[in-house]
Amino acid sequence: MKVALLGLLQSGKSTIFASLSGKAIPPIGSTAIEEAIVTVPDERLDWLTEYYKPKKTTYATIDCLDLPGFNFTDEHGRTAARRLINQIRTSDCFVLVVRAFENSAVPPYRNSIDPARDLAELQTELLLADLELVATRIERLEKQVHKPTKTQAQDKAELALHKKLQQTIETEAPISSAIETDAEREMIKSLGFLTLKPIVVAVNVGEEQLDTKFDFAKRVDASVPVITICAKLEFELAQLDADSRAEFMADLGITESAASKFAGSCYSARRAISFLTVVSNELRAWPIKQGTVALDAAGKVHTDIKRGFIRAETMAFDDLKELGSEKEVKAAGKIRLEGKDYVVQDGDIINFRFNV
Ligand SMILES: Nc1nc2c(ncn2[C@@H]2O[C@H](COP(=O)(O)OP(=O)(O)OP(=O)(O)O)[C@@H](O)[C@H]2O)c(=O)[nH]1
Ligand SMILES: [Mg+2]
Repeated sequence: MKVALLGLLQSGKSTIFASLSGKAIPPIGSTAIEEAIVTVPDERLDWLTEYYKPKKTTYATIDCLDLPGFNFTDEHGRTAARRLINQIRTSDCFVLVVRAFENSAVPPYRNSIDPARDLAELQTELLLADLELVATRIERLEKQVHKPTKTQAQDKAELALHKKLQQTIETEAPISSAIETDAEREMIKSLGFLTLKPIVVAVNVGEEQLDTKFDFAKRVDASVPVITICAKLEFELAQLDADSRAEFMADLGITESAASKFAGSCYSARRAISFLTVVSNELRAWPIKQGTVALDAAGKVHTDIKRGFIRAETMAFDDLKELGSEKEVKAAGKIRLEGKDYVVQDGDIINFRFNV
């Protein structure tokens, strides 16, 4: 999963990026996109590592991009932002970072701190970039549909779809709200529309705002995860060893790490879950889309396993944890032999039986 951190100037993206990845904070004003692999924390893997004592435990990871801040207040900034935006069309998810923290040393964007306004501005700019793309596409297709080519019928369908998308954007709604069928989604997949991507809103708060609730209901629908992170504090926490970190978090009343909030919200926005395997002494989490069937899950692990799929021997992590051992889970009749159409559930521990 590839996730891009986007936001207006100095909203704290790089500080969040550094606390998630353990890297140094890229300098303010940097114009390069930074990239890092972020480990997805998973308490189930922690528990299973104690239980199975495998040689190796492999957590899922997220490929995280830190973008330079956008500045739409002048022409030069808009051009730079547009260029950056075009480089993230292949991301799977956007985390929109908005500033709520007070810091007199950091001048606020448009001279005031207003996370809802900043979120609206970011969304509008993403919509405008999509509108431009739709308009270009319509122009091209309008010329093309008159030609009696092999793709004429398809071009007509695509043109109709783009006109619908154009209308949607003009009402300031994201493209995702206009897509009704898989066929429509397929037709525009390669274009990388920005407002088709799942988003997470990350509010960068000050230490005194950790319990503040932010309501963006006017801007985003209820399915969009909203998380609060105190970037500065998280960066300081990331410098500590695990024990001191846990102690400080408890003192501050922080119950969930930034990495866990970040990964959890990206999974939720993407409707992703994980299943788990223990194969040749390696315990591993595999991210998949909700609704993935056992046969396709097998293919994630290895194409041979998919090809020679016989059964998915499955138990739920929660059952193993509750009952304490595989033996007990088996005695309780909770190890299932699932077929290839079984819809894999979050936390399933699967042993694929296959034959090649
Ligand atoms: N008080 C406070 N300051 C913060 C917080 N997060 C970031 N800052 C400060 O805000 C400034 C900008 O932080 P960065 O993480 O570089 O922000 P950015 O969004 O990456 O900035 P650009 O990439 O230049 O747009 C730095 O001086 C940070 O120390 C926070 O949670 N609290
Ligand atoms: Mg930065």
